[in-house]
Amino acid sequence: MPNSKGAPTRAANSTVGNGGETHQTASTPDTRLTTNHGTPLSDNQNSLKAGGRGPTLLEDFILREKIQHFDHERIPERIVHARGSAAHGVFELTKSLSKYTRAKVLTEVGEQTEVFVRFSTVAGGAGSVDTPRDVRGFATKFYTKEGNWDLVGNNIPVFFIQDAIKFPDLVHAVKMEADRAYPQAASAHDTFWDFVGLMPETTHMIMWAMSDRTIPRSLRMMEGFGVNTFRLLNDKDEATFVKFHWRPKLGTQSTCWDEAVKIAGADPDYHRRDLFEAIESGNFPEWEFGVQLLSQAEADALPFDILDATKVIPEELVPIQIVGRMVLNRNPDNFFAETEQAAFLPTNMPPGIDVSEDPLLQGRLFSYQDTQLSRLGTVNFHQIPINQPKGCPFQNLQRDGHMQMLVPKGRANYEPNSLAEVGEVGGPREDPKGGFRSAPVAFDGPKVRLRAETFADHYSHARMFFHSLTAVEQAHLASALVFELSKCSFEHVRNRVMGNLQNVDADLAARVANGLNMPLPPANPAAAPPQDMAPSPPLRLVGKYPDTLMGRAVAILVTDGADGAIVEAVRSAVVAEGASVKIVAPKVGGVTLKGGKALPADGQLAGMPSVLFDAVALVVSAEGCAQLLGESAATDFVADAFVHLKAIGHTPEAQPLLDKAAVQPDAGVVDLTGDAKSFVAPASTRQWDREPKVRMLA
Ligand code: HDD
Repeated sequence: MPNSKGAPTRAANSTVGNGGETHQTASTPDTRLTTNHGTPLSDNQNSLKAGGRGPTLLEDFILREKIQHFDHERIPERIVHARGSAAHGVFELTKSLSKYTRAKVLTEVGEQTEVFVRFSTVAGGAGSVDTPRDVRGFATKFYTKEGNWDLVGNNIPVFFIQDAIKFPDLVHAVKMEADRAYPQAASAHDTFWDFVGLMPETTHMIMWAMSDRTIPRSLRMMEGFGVNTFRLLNDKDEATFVKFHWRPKLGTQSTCWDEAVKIAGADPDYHRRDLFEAIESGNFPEWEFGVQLLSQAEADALPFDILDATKVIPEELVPIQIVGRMVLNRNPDNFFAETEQAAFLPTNMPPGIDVSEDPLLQGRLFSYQDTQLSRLGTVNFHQIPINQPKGCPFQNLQRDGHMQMLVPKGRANYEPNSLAEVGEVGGPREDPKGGFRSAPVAFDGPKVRLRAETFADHYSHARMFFHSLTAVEQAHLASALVFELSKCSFEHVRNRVMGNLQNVDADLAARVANGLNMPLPPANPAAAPPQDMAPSPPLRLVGKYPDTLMGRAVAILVTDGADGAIVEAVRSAVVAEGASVKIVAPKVGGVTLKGGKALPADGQLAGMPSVLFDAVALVVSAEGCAQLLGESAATDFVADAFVHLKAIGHTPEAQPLLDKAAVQPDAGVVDLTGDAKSFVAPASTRQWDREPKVRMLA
């Protein structure tokens, strides 16, 4: 019926909207839109109304279903590690550990096991940026033939606290402050450092958290660690302690702090995009998988407790054996269905892998299973495709519950039963030989709430870590502490942290005090006096892996009139080393090169700042350069590349821009007119020698 304002302008059953929009229609059952219950839709543009301009009818079940589903699209984000990016891949065992374990995933050399890996930041919400200073989660789900194995680790081998009972306090302290709900994704605030100062056991982890490890360049360039000590169990149930390690084939690389901050604005999805694009382009990230193995006697001989997750086992004491490799080769098809719904559980272990008594791990054994109930809403979350075992069947007598997807047959929902004797389905049974068995560890003693004496030393490992770093990394660490403590408003909070630092290294504490321009407080009382341990060079980043351009990104900034031969020479030189190249131009339509050829651009200057690249080349004409001098994005592009210690290749015509950006000549500033290959070596690393010229470090 037409209403008082006039007749509807279109027929109620038309699939064309009023505004002249074009809509694609379907006529076959396999391509047409339906409701959730299969009713085909004739119109997805208009709700059902009482007349063309009248109110929408409650009768419109199609509208209601669509809106209701939308209203409930979100599920609670993870309480920690909410922001994450993931990929599918394969794990391949290269060396058998059959002497130590009966887990097939670690004994069958050459066996390919499907994996799903989710990387994450810890503190920020699901929509937060990718590059805050934060620990990164590195969680791997191996779909083994004997059930899922979830190695839920981080990119740092130790943890803040020793006992799971402190985890809620730690997380409350680091997350947004309770009354003001800021800062998001940042540890640089009072409540975090208040907790840290009062909990000396956090000191070792704080050294790592303030190191360049927490501002990684790429998820593909991070080491990973299982953190907790686990056990391997062989056929005879003999136990060996094990620590798990991931080593990136691309080596490690970090950003500068100032760079990380600017990336957060330039591309909040920097890491997510980097991982996705690398896999999409066939540059599959790869890691070596390593183990540190030690017997009970070897563990007992160490001067620290391997059940204490705030301690690292230096490689010099127990070498890392490489036993496998992992390649990530497929992006998720759907972020929500896979990355968001993935439930990692430290309790997921195949027979032959077992936990230790690490009190942090013991608490984790409850928490992850439990949290899925509020996140995924049902005890049947293991039936969601990403969480289902893929390498083997899963079957038991657990039944029903919300969102039960399985349709078990027969009457046998209890065990023992004798139904098979009368020809009915009897159901699955336990397997004493092949099934999961716990390490037969003997315990005796009274129930107590205490921290073992062997957990009392909170400083020796922090000291060892600091002394293992290069001078560059030490300066970054000290500067990060200054930055974070400068963001705290309470003087007593800063003082208490500095008192802890005094126990780590007097020079470090003095540098931080100097950076804050505060008097250095005395050392806080230590539960156990710190010991000097031998430095462990593999704990450092700088110089640990060979310099490389593999997997890195290079920007070539071009203008009209640029020399196309130089552009191509730079491009082929860096691509030959495994880097990708993006052409950046003042306008996204590209430039006209000297000689008249058009060069399309991958991005416009303002949207592709140099912080998004590992090295930059400025291939500009004299006129083009003159125009860039009036564009602050161009000056920032060059100045940032310089202060972020990146190689800058340039044509001589770029000199005025280099001057305006205050670029001083050094080994990383390369004239490209000779051999463009001379750009490769400086582009494969950061120019650490330049740093004192561009920033005051603590
Ligand atoms: Fe945890 C998530 C790593 C201690 C409780 N944790 C979570 C994730 C990673 C870690 C990588 C994200 C997994 C994913 O991508 O979905 N957590 C660690 C490491 C720890 C650690 C390396 C120290 C060795 N965690 C820890 C403790 C507790 C938790 C002590 C609680 C007692 N962690 C959780 C959680 C989360 C979680 C609340 C949030 C979402 C989830 O589990 O599934 O249960």
